[in-house]
Amino acid sequence: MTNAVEYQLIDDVAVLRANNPPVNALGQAVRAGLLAGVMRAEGEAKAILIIGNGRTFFAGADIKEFGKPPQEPFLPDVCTRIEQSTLPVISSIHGTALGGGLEVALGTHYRIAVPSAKVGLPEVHLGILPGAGGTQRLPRVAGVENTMDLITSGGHVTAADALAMGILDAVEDGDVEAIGLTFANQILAQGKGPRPVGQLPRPDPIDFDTAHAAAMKKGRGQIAPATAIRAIEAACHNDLAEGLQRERDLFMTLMNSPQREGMIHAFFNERAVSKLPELKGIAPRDVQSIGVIGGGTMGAGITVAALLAGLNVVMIERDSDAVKAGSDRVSGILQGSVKRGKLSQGKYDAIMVGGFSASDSYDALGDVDLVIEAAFEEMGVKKAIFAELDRVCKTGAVLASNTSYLDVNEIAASTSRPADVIGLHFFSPAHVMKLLEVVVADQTAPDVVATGFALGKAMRKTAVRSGVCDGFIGNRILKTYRTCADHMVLDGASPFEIDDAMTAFGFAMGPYAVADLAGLDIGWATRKRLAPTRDPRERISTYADKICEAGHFGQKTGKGYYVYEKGKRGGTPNPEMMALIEAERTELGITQRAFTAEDIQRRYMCAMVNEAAKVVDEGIAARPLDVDMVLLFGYGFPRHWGGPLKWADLQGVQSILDDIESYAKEDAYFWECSDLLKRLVAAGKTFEDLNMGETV
Ligand code: T1G
Repeated sequence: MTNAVEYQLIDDVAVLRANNPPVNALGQAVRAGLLAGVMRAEGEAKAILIIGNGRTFFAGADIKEFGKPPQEPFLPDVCTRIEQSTLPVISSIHGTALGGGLEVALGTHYRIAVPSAKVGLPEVHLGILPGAGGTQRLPRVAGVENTMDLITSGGHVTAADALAMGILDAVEDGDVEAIGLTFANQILAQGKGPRPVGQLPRPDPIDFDTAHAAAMKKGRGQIAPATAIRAIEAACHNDLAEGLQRERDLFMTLMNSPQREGMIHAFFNERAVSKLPELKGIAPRDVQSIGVIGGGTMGAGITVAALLAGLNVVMIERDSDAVKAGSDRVSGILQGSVKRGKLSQGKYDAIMVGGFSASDSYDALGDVDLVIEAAFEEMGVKKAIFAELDRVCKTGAVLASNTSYLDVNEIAASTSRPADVIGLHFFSPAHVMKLLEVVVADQTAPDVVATGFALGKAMRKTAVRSGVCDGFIGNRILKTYRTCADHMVLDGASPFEIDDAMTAFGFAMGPYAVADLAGLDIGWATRKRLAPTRDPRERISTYADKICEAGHFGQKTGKGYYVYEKGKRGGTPNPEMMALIEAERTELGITQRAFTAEDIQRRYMCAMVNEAAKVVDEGIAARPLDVDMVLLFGYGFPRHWGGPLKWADLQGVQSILDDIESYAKEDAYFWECSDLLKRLVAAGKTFEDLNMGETV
């Protein structure tokens, strides 16, 4: 059994090396090892050096221990014991010093790092705050402003910036242990002793009430950043021990909040969702070059994402004008990145000269390893394109469609190689949005699925497996909760009340503001497409069609649910829309009723959960966590709830079932309850149990 913390005396310096791959998380054994090492060193050394073996310093507390009974020694006590050591203690940092990792470093007396190192206190991304002294010690070395930025943003800062902030004492290139030993021996040679951060003067206070209010507003329901501000405030008004107690109390408040559960669910499943058991041992096909059919918004975004992933791209468009327009879109997006300093001019030139080409001839695709079709959403167009791809592409090339709802099985069946066909559904703008739905058709070969996920990883996407149905996972669920919103509008709520309620719930935008952003003509086309097969029991509204018939498609036409003025952010409610809605209510003889924000949120979420449960029950989504990650990374679902099915577990699935059954008394067709939800309640199980492999 390897030691979680190795101990070696090198001349006068006791070196403690953390040994807990992959990221030296500060689990119980590491904490105990640090304590034991410090005490042993105090008996035989003149200084202590703490480093991490492997790729990084401590990346924080062990998140896998959260929610379990806490085990001694507790991290705050370890940091304080290090600080109280009779010997000078030095941290030498490489990789990342995050959360509890930076707090250990702040517990030591001196900090040095290699230039590539990063430090941060990202606890708010887990729904908590730094709970091992970070809110008390950091402001004593870096001041309140820097501390506020670091903790409320949860961002990572470079070694150079950390040095400038006073967090680090030195930045030195070289082997992390070697620079640490040199620094420790310099400390000894200079006769310097321990330098407890906790004894540095209290930082000067700021207007914490204003900062707290601003953080609550910005949080849209997420409470960790604002709570952390109260902890930092304590550092200005208390000595270290009192401040640490205040920090601990606030930390435990957040640790016991459902938001912590939601955000840790997101943390682990963001990493787990692309690891499919069925792909274990399946090697993806090699992809160095891809073809993209279509240079419109989606085609250009997909091209840029591929180019930035280091792939060569051949873009195909119908004629030379369209080829030019598509190429200009690609260079425009990349030039934007150069202007924002996200891409160097040199890299831009290399991409545009060596990586990107465009043509109006499919023959240019003869050698590519994979093709993504991003053309007009019409089955005839898709089949014509795939027939061409079938003709020109080499054996073994993967043929993918970016369709957002069409039947991938039908597209595959139109080729002689259905096993090589897959859906790769990107979200607009494709070079920005993290979500990628990997749509697996009935005949898609396992190594083609593996190739889809490997491409997603190369493009730094969160790739989620989806089966084939109208709208796959995301758009299918969207249609349901949007319909629920439209029903509430018919019954008396205004679209603007619904948007306000859902932004208060945590969404960046409500459904009607999103519709205006995406373009009302998209929903209109979908309604027209589905009208012939609509079930007569389905309750429909026509106000949205009427506003489209009047030529109003939202932001792109300056009017939709909202009215948009040039140069002004956001829109103001469109009175014409309200007139259309009231006229429709009168026409349908509907007596308007009031909806509270809570009513709206509850119905909206129950509709989302109900459809999501059906998507899981049908196997379109393999696990509830897949649905959660789709909504988080493609539909702006608030991360602090972890996703709709995590939210349902946090509410209690029984209560969701009860509400759906009560809503069904108003509209049995729309609120037909998911059988999976009923089975979960009957078995006393949760969606998380299904994620853990249980069945009902
Ligand atoms: N605890 C447990 N496991 C962790 C972990 C952690 N802190 N960090 C990473 N892992 C796992 C991760 O799940 C994955 O596992 C593997 O390590 C590689 O991670 C008191 C209470 C360090 C920047 O929030 O941001 O300290 O999927 O795929 O892209 O104040 O991991 O392979 O099974 O992400 O190179 C604060 C969280 C904790 C940092 C590396 N710390 N980690 O990124 O690899 S709270 C954090 C990261 C705290 C104290 C409080 C990143 C990374 P698997 P990876 P990466």
